[in-house]
Amino acid sequence: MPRFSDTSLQNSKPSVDRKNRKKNVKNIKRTNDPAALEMLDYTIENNIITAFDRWSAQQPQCAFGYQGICCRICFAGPCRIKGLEGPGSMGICGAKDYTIVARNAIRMMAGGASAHSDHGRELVEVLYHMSEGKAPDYEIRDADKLKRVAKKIGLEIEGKTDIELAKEVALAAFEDYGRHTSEGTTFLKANLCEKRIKKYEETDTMPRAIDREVVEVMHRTHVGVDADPVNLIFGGVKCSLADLTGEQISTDISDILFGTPKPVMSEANLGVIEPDKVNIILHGHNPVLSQMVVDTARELEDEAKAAGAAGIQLSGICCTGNEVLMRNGVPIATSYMAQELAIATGAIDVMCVDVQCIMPGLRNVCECFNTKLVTTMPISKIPGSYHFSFEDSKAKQSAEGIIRLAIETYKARKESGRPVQVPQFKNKLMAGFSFEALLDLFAAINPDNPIKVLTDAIIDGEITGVCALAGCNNLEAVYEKSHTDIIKELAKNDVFMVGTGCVMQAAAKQGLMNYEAVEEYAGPGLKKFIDRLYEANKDKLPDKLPLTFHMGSCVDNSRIFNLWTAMANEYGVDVPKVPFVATAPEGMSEKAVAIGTWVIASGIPCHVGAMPPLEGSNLVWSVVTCIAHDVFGGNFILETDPQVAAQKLIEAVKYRAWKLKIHMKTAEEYGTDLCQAF
Ligand code: NFS
Ligand code: SF4
Repeated sequence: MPRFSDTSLQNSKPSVDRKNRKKNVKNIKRTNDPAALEMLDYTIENNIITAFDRWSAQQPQCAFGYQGICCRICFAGPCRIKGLEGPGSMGICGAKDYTIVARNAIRMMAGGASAHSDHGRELVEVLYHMSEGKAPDYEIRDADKLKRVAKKIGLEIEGKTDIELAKEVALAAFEDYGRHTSEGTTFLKANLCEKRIKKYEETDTMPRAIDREVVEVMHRTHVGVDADPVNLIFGGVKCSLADLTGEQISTDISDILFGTPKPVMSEANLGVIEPDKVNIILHGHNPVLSQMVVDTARELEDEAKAAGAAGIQLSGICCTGNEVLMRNGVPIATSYMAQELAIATGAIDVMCVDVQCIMPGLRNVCECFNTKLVTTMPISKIPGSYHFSFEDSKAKQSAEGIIRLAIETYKARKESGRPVQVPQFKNKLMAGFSFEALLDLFAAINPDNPIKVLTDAIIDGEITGVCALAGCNNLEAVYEKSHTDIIKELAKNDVFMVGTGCVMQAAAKQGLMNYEAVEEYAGPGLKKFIDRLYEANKDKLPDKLPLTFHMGSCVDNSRIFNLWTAMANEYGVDVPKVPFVATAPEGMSEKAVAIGTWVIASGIPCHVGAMPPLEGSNLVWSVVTCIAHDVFGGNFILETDPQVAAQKLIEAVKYRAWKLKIHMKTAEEYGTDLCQAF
């Protein structure tokens, strides 16, 4: 039966009322990951405090903060919205619930945009320094990508050396951080479809420069500036599109410097830790150091062996882990929420961190086990840890220092004879699906127009549509259970899944990123599609294709943005017409708020499974769940129950596919152009 409306929009309230979302503080076995469960038992027995215990200690969490109606923007406050009427319904300055909720939300977007974009800036600096001969340990590993990026952003490539071009690309990227004119950021505009450019210009949401939009959000949310919630949210949208610019820069330049990912096999979960090897975990986000450690570890393997180890075992956590998995097949140890549990195995010699999503709580656990916690970035230090200041002029030297420290620690660990507790759970995975790698798979079927393989599969009804899986872990939900529940439900309904970030680490750890998962969970159409892709690419693939396609770290959501833009261009429509949805089942960070916002501003419905602090204002709630849809074509679906969420996502993607098919059929029948007004 055809559907006539998108039901995900009709009921924008979550299926479970907040008052009934009581949290069971006694049940801290809040995960369906068997390795994390085993470690949780072990940490409880041994009195090691982790995020799971601290979560319990924090209950019940403050309801004002939870709903976003606590304001600490000036120190006349903190102010809380205490009721619907009277003086207590406003802050001291007269700010209403909607102003406070909107201000808090867009400050989160500015935080996220800063994190992603500063990560991008580090990469631009490395590229620039390399082009000046000041970062001798780096090189251009993908010259083709360099040329593609240069061309896309409008640079003349003829007659220039790679180094000259690298410098020009770096300068163009720098300009996106600090341009003083208002034509829009280059790296964003070069990747948008025409209709989205027009939309952002019309709604005054085209970012001028990354730093400027972040500053503007901080300014307009200062006490006594912007009080209009809609105006505030549009400012947040502009800032989140600056975030997307920073993500696109990060991805493009990482690929130029370190190579564009291709399909690669690996493994995930704590079982990848090998107690007889020197174990180094790479944790954080920025590949400038982690990639250097990966390259250097190969060279120092003999030193590790001379110290009595069977070799060096690297593994990753969070997005730096995703970066080195995608490019080098480095296995995944675990995801954000279980980072301390990895240390509690007692088998980690060095935990090497850079920036973002690194729990300060790591320090205490490291102390229990004699694991060396190594910080590497000047802006990200933890009291009591080792600091190897990372500079791109002597990157290799830093990497060597870190690895040698790990070898020393390994020797001490073996001499101490301390027992280790490594859960024997791990799963096989295939990752490495950059946008280019996906197109490459499609090109084996349709070399002239690769993306048509995907767009046709939707029109022919082989697959229902595409869903992007993204985001973090949040103990608001059972750790990783929402991820796995939603993935299984979407698979059953023939939805093709791509993804990034910690959700993909959950998929990998729990066996949902290999062909066995296709056999077990994929609906007949999705299985046929994945098999068809494999058949056409058999000769060049290391194994059969997986159920979920890992596109990288969270900045690599830009790859997903490139994917839906290519689909929109192929269909000849704007992005809101493309059968594409997104979900962050356990969103947590400010970065996730920024990403979610540009996803809906792109015209994509985006589910979030952990409640963001928006419930305190019905007005803001309706703007992000409904009005955003009228303006941008995308909206948030805020729903904590994974089964209900999966159904809403399926409805939304089916509705889009159905509508597109009807219009395409009609246009074909009457020999007209596709109507754009649907
Ligand atoms: Ni994304 Fe990746 Fe994970 Fe969340 Fe943190 S690591 S950048 S923010 S927790 S997915
Ligand atoms: Fe209170 Fe207004 Fe200050 Fe916020 S800005 S803390 S609502 S007085």
